[in-house]
Amino acid sequence: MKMTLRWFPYGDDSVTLEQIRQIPGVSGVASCLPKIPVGDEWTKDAVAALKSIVASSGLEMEVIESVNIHEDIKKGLPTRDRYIDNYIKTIRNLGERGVRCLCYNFMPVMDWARSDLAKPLLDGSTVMSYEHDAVVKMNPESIAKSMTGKSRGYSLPGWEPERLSVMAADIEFYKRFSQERYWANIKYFLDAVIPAAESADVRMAIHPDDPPWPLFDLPKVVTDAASIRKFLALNDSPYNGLTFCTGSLGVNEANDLPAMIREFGGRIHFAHIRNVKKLGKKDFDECAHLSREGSLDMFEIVKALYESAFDTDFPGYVRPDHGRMIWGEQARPGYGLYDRALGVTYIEGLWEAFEKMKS
Ligand SMILES: [Mn+2]
Repeated sequence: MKMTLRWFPYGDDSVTLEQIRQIPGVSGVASCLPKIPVGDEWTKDAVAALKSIVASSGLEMEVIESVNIHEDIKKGLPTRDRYIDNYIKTIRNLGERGVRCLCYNFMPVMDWARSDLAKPLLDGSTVMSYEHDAVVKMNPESIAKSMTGKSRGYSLPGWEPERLSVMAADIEFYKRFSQERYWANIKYFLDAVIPAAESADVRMAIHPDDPPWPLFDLPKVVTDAASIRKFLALNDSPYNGLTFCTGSLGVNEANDLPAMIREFGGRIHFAHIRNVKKLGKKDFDECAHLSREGSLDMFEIVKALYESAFDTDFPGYVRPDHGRMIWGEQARPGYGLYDRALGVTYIEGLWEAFEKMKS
């Protein structure tokens, strides 16, 4: 297992690489280049510049999160081949600079959604929260407005301005779209990029849909064990793998996370480990990482990762996910330093216990 932390470069993050380096157990960052327009190639120079910034702080850059997929690929438009070509070039450029794992998602239009990015808890901390009825009552523009308005000035990955301007039209477009056609477009993408990922030695790791249920009648991809099975069968290569996000998958009550980890272990290349507190069938708060703070059994989840093929022939990258905002920190929602650092230490503690119990 290799512990990382998500980090946004070029002044778009309140957390510094120097701070990350001081968290015990963290070997690298999962970073990105969000200023490059979606669909463009990440050039060798751009990747090299990012890598040298990360490396100069003594950290590794073996994980990229995310290289977003152009909407024309998801829609299956004739223009998709040009964007897929750029994606392949990006994969090669990342591989040449030592990137081993690429996290991405295939969600149409919206990347993720919350009804509140800073819900106060009784202890004075704030968390991101999702209330289904509140979200469906809004339209995409008002969700976007409420989310970007509370982002403390930081860019929200997946809510880039160029996406927002076409969101309503895209939602209309997908209303005429069958779920099967969407899956065919995923397969077309995978069959084109996976051979490039194999030769560049970069494992592709799709992130589950967040939340894992339909919103605004948009197609859904990775939400449960059945859809993961279907996704992995589209292309059998081990380079076609998963980012196992416990928070995203964990709010779907039907998902038995330890059982899913045991089933898909060898295809899980990256794990986002966070807890959620379920407040209703489709309502939840994000919460501190400890099992007792939320609804997920983090001991069983980390144990399943430890016991699965997760890190046998691959490093098995891990990161804590969205934490609370605590101790007065002002940071990008979900990506403060303090609570994620506590999450790292907790996950490392569980991992050490499993290692020592085995020997
Ligand atoms: Mn995640």
